[in-house]
Amino acid sequence: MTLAGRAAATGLAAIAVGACGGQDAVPRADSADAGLTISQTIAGEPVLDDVAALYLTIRNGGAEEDTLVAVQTAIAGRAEIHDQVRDGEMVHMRPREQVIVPADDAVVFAPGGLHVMLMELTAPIVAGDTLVVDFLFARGGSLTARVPVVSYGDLP
Ligand SMILES: [Cu+2]
Repeated sequence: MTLAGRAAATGLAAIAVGACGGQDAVPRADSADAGLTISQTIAGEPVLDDVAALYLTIRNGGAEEDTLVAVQTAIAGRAEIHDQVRDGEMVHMRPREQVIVPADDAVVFAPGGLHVMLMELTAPIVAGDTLVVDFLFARGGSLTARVPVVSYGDLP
């Protein structure tokens, strides 16, 4: 079977996961003016549960702050913004409704802190995949990022 045939046979989720390319975001026309860029994208292959954590850097080169209000991807039924808070020996994850990206500044999502939690996965996520993920901003519209998946131990 050809590659195209296989993609068609396995459905949309496989296309979203299997697409290969650079890991930097490709801004859409409607967001170019806002000066938002997404870089340093990476996701960890799920270890135990049916969830995956995703990390990135959002840079706002514009003169006004913007706000990340939602994350969407075909690979997950839900994508939530989480923060990780240490309380003595315990580590808690706390959902965040939104994340402000100040003007001429950047917000880093990294292990131990902010992350995007992909839940209700629609297909398995394995190291080597590239996820296609949309980030919605209050002012800047949406940015689509390609997110490479690495094994959990290879996360920074
Ligand atoms: Cu989380």
